[in-house]
Amino acid sequence: SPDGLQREPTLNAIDTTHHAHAANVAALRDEVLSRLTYTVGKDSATASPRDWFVATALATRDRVVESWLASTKRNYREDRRRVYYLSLEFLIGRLLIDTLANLGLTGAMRDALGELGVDLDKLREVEPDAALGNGGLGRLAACFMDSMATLEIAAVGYGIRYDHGLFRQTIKDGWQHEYPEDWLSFGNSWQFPRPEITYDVGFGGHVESARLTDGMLAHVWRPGETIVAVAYDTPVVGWRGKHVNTLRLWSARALDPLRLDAFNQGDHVGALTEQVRAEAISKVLYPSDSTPAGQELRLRQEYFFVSASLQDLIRRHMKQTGDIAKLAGKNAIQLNDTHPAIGVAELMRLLVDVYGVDWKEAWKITQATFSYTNHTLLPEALETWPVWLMEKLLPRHMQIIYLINAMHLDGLREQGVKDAGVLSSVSLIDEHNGRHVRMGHLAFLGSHKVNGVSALHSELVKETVFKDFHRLYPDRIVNKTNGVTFRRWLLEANPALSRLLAETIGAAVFDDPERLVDLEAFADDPTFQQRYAAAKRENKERLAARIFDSVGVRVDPNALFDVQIKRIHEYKRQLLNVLEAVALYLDIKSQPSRDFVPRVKIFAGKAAASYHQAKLIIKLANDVARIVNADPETRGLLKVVFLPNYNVSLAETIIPAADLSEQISTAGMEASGTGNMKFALNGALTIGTLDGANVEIRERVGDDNIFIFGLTAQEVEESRARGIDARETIAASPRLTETLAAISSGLFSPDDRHRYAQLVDTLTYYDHFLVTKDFDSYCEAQRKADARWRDQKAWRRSCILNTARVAWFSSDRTIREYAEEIWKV
Ligand code: T68
Repeated sequence: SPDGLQREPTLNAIDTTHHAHAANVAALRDEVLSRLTYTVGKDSATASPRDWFVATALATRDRVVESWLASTKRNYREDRRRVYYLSLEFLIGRLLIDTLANLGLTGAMRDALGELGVDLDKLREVEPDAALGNGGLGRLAACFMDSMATLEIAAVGYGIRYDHGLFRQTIKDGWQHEYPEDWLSFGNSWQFPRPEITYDVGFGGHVESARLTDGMLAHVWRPGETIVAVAYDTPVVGWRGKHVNTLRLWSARALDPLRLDAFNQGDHVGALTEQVRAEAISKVLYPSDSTPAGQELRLRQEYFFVSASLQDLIRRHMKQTGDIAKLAGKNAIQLNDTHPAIGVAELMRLLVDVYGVDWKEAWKITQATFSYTNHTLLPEALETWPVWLMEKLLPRHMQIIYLINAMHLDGLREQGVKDAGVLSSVSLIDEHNGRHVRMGHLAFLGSHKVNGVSALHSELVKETVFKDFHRLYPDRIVNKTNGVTFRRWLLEANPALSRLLAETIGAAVFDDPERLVDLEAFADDPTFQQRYAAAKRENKERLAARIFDSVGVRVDPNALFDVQIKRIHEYKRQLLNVLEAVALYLDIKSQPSRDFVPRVKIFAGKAAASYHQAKLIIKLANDVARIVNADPETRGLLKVVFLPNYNVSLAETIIPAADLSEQISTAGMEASGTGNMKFALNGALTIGTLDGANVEIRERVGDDNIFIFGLTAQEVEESRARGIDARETIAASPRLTETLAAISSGLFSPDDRHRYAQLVDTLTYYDHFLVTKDFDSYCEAQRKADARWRDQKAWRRSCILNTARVAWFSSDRTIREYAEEIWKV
């Protein structure tokens, strides 16, 4: 707490003592009013909800600043090793409640606003959702920022301040449409623009080489184009406001805002072309979940933010130590996937060309500074850049990459590695179809540690993408199973459950999630079970209202809420879930007297704009929803809902209301998943495959409290090796045959009976994601879930045990592991 006192075990105590509360309310009320008057320039009579939001956010931000400045000072004074988290994505979401909760001021601010006749929960909805990321990778970066601040690690997150985040999704006639997102249109109350903190970032041009007096070659890159990176800082507050870190996002500007000569000659558009070209770099986030964008602009984005960040951190380091040789000792840089991997070549360039460090020494420093997190095994998702493009945009970096590669391959040959296959597989250059630089290889070689994001994934990293590297460098790959911040995903998203936890096992659980185990003692306690169910019920009613507002469908909070929310991707197998919905629908219609468990199947997620198959799956889910929801023969036993525009805020409403969490990817394909952890924490039972972190969730919650089905990663590999023609599998399953026939017949697409012919054909002849192979066991697992649901006592017990046993998935634990084993801070 801000005053450092021990707290009573009630939720209010997570906030403040009563005495501090009253004082805080009065002070906050004055601070909000002052901001409304002097910054927004309105009075309370004319202020709109947005005006109130801005005043409230600024008053809240004011409370952060002192601690922020103190944290920065302490970092300098204690000369701490700093951590830099380089990520092209930070999927932050809204910050008002998050900041208030971390400061322990939610209740005080609610009361302060109440005195002004303003409802905090309404203001919460006014804040735009900062969507500077695609999915799990970007959200992980945001959870990590929260945990690094909480653990008082001196850390800076570096990324791009996109003018437009992930596109806004609408559903029209069941089809996804994309619109630009505009989170900055009314300003950004959390950020501090730093127009004085700028760096030049070069592109193109040529390299000049000169022989020095000692015979060595010196290289100078003369870029053909220079873009300016301008810093924007957002403070990131840790739990209880003790430590505040910085998220520094770069915005691109032209060196000269306009060419006055051209403008004066009447070329008003041409005078601005340089500015437009420069600003394009930070204009929009690539919606390229999992697959690389393969565009020049993407590479420009990557180099732009990496170069600015490295220049910035070296400047800070030199100011503090004056000694470039100490760089690795004082700084750790984490690469969030390969998107910032060009940093390896950029740091080498800065050390060798700019600071005159000898190559070998520079390479040592680079490897000791960097570490790299891999988030995917999908071969098509591994980033490579054509050599011609690198030579054009980053000629000096291409030379450096060649040199790193030559030394690396020579070193291996000296060690006796002769196999041409091995040498070609570990080369930084892929010679297969057009020469490409392999960014994963560059990240691997330039790092002292490489990590996967779940136990299974890290093993597969060793066996697949980095198999040969792993044999050569057996200590480099480690595992760091993902985690999520319980502040946002429990305390803020689920006040009803949080209150119950505080009252039952003590509010200290929010300081130490390991205390969640104390809940086990209550798993069978009827009173506690009832209160736990009441909290869930409250959340389900809220979601039901939201569903009605959003898509006009009435759902019954008594039904089982079965939820799959994540990016739409074939490997995540939303299609498997839709097929099960169809099978269930056909069953309900054909067995009018059987008592089915009433279910609401809830979907949400975005498909990359160019991913046609994923967009077709969205259309199918919506087509099925339309037919099922309108059919009186379903007797209200099944509803299907697709909620548009999935984002962090929507997740915060859906997850606490879920009963069943769908984590059904083809085994071996989902690196970790993090939604799975959020659901389990909030007391939803998982139905899932043995994939990613599901494996570790099962180990902790126990076999009886999770519904596992389907092929294992190993079986998937074997099954694919035998062939992915699914005709026999389908023929062997009457349910599946009937389900596919219904879809093929146009039952759900009467306006276009052939709409799904190709989809069904793909499943039949080319079922790469093994939807058909896992269908029967998935249905069986669903019926097991039904059976458990019918026994509400048993169901609740399982839910409680899920909440009680997932403390390990706190991102605080994950960050502690990074800090100790990788960053050494
Ligand atoms: C996700 N990856 C993994 N990628 O799919 C998920 N990719 O299993 C894991 O839990 C999560 O990372 C965190 O480790 C992504 O989200 C992307 O979003 C992405 C974006 C651009 C290019 C490639």
